[in-house]
Amino acid sequence: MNSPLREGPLKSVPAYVRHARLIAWVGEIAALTEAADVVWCDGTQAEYERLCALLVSQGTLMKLNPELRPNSYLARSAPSDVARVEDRTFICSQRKEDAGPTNHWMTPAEMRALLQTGKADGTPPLFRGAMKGRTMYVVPFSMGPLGSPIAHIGVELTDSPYVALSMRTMTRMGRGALDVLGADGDFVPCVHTVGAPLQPGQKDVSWPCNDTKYIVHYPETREIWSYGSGYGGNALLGKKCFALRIASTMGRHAVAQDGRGWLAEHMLILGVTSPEGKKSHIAAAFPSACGKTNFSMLVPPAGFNGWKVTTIGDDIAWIKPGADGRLYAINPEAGYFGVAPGTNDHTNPNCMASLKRDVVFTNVALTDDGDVWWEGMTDAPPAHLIDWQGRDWTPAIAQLTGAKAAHPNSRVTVAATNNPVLDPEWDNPAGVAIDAFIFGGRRSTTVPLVTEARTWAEGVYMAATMGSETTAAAAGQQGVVRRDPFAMLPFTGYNMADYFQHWLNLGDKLAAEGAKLPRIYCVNWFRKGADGKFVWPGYGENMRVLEWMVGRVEGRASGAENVFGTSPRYEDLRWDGLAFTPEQYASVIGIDRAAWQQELVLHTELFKTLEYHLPAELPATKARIEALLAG
Ligand code: SAT
Ligand code: MN
Repeated sequence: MNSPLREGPLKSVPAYVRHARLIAWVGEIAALTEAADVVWCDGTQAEYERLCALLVSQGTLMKLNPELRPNSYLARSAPSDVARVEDRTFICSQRKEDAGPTNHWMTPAEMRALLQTGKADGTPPLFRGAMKGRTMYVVPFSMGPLGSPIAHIGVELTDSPYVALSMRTMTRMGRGALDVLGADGDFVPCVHTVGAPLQPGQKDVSWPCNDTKYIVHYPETREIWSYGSGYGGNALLGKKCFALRIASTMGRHAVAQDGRGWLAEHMLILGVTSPEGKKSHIAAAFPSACGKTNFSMLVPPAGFNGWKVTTIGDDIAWIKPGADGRLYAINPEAGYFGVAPGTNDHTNPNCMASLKRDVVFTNVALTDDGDVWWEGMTDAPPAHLIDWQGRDWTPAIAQLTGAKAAHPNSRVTVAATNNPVLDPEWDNPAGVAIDAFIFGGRRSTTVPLVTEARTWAEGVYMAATMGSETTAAAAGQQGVVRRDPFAMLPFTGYNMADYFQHWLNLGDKLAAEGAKLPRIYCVNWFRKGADGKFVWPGYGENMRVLEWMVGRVEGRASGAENVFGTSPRYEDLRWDGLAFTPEQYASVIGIDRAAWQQELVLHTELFKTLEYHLPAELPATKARIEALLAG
């Protein structure tokens, strides 16, 4: 097809692209960024292999030993570009109160001047010429099974072939997404540049990026603009930017259309099947790097013969009420971007099996025989490694300098289809009906192993007041407790108080329709003893808690009431195959009155920051808990 639209930077538009608005937008961005050329990604295996070869020739990827790790690669990022940058992440709604106090905010006009159009004082926009000397990849993708009524389409324009490659693993990327889009479908435009233009003749580096970074969302116009980073959630814009920040606002706005709306959540989804063959589906929210991937691939321990856990998703869930009033969830992603350190045959054997081949590893260590290693992969480290920054590493050097062989936020990128326990329903466009929600933080004290909320509203209260010790997934200090409501603090694209209201409203609405709502559980695997060690063994042993929840949902399992809800007594859990004493159990399930009085003060502080639009139900619930605690 020859038209003026397909000249200049658009001469390469494939004939199968029929979407005039998309083509025009690609032309606009190519012109703004002065990209050297434009490549439309089709999502084929041949294209994947071409991108790998290109990245190897540029030094971004290193091919691993094909005998040990077939079809797999290692990438090393710039040492400054290793995690999400929350302080550079912006929600640019028209009104500040719609972004709320937990998000960084700027007006859309101000941000557009900075990024796209230039400032009144003549400062040029950051994106002008940002892709000079680089190829701009057009990456169409579907978040969710192609054509699913819960799925949505995005198109990412990126000057990083590493990002284009990763998007093929992490999403349904390529021609299939364009077919769904047709000639006039809606898509979320995502613009990404590493912010490292090349002058003629300038030699490239293996991981181009910029010290200046902007991760920008315009919730009202549903656009994403990302500048300066090539790493993870900063750059793979389908993930946190679209599937959480933009999608959470889409789900809320949908209330105006259907009276219910939907939810975009930082949740894994798993199936759990009993020996009798009864299957339940559970969605669980934990902050980044708190074991969602491990939990979603859990191997039931000895003593749980016949139980099976299968993975639908490991990080994000899109959840929509169905005609029957039940909540149906899909995993919008198609791959895992999981934390490497700590992953081993004990903590996550199914993940280790997924990583046997076809993996892109980022910022892990390289072994002398061309394979990968990270802290915690084996009990004893190899005698010599090349660390994530390309330097020699030995256990002696580590002892002297504390240098980690793999970066604490080093990652694997692998297709869901590599997972040996992938749930047969994982690609079902209708999703799976959720029976229970779990909310968990990383807390060394105070929060008990598991509690079932009495009501939806009390469950929302528990989730809203969740705290967690920070991890390496975000740049900044690690190990400090911060409130992380619903594990969504860095990912809610609108005012957190309105988000709580959206959850409450949805529960009320479905209950009024007579629907059976999922139960809500609050868990904490991370309580520590006086020796500073975790008391609860975690990992596969979490199956014991899972069995109790499933039993509760089915009305079989019993527990004891406490001020927050219902928790299992020692005798309510099955202990076959695990030596865990009632005393140990008491130390993970116990409620320390004084610690909780302190904790509730922190809840008050949180509610104070979220005062504007805070649902009255939350402080009312708090008052009820306070009274019970005092009683
Ligand atoms: O956002 S990332 O995809 O980089 C990882 C995470 O924080 O879960
Ligand atoms: Mn995550």
